Amino acid sequence: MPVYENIVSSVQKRKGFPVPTITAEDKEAFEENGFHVLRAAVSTSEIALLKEAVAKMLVTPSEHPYAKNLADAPDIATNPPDNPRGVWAGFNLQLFDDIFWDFAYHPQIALAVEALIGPDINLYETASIHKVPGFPNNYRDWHQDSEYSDPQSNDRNVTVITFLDEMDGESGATWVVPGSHKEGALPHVLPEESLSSKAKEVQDKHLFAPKGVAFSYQPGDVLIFLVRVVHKSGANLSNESKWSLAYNYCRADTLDLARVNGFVGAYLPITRKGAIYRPGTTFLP
Ligand SMILES: O=C(O)CCC(=O)C(=O)O
Repeated sequence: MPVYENIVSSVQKRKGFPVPTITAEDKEAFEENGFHVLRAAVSTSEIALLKEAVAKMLVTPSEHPYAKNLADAPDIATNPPDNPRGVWAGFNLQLFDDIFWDFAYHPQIALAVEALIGPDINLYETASIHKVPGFPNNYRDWHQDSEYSDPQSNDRNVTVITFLDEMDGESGATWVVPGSHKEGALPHVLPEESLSSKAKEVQDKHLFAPKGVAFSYQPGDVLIFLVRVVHKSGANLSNESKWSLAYNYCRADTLDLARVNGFVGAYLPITRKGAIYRPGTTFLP
C-alpha cells in the first residue's frame, strides 16, 4: 500500500481523536520559552507499533548496509537484550520501516507543528534516541540543534521528541533551558569528558545547567522545541531501556543555505494550507 494510503487511513481511523488546538496563549508561550509540550498526541496502539519497529531496527546486523545509521555507545553499560549493540541514536529511520515515513505525517504532531511554526512545514530529519539503563547525565550534554542545521534563512525549525516510554528528568527525558533560543547561535566545542557522545556542546555549559528543566512524560507525549533551544539528554537512572523518536521539521521557507542537510526525505512537504500534504491534492480546489 502506498505510504499516503496509510496516512489517509490513519487519519480516518483517528476520527474522534481531535487535532489539538494550539491557542494564541500556547503560541505566545512557545515564542517566549522556545518549547511546547503536547500531551497524549500519539495513541497507545500507535506507540506499540512504533516500539515494535524500533525493536526490529535495534537488532539490525552490524554487517547490514544501513547499519551505519545506528550510532552505538559502546562504553556506557552492559547492553540490555532489547538493544544488544548499545545503539544510542538512529538516523534516517525510513530506511528501516515504512512506519517511520508514516509517522512524519502524524496528524496530531504535524498540524501542531504547523500551528507553531507554519504555515507549510517540511520534513528536516528523522532520528531515534535509546537510553540504556545507566545512561550518564552528561553523555549528550547541553547543545543547540541549530549547530547542525545552520546556516538557514530563518530559525523556524523544530525538534520534536516523541516519548515511547514513560520518562522523567532522571529516566531519560530531554532537558531544556527555557528562553535560551533568544541568545542566538552559541559557540560549541567538543566535550572534555572521556565518556561522552563526542558530539559538540555549548562552550559555557555550566551557565545553562542550573536553568534547565525537565518534565514527566507518558508514552505518546511530545516535546516540541525550536532548534536554538539549549537542551540535553537526561540520565537514565532506571533499570529499563528508554526510547524516543526525534524528528525535525522546518517551515517551507526555511532554506538550507550551505546544503548541510543530506538526510533521507529532507525537505519533503508535510503540511500545506493547514492540512496534511498528500501527493496529487495540490491542484484540487
Ligand atoms: O535525548 C534527548 O532527548 C535529546 C537528544 C539530543 O538532543 C541529540 O541527540 O541531539
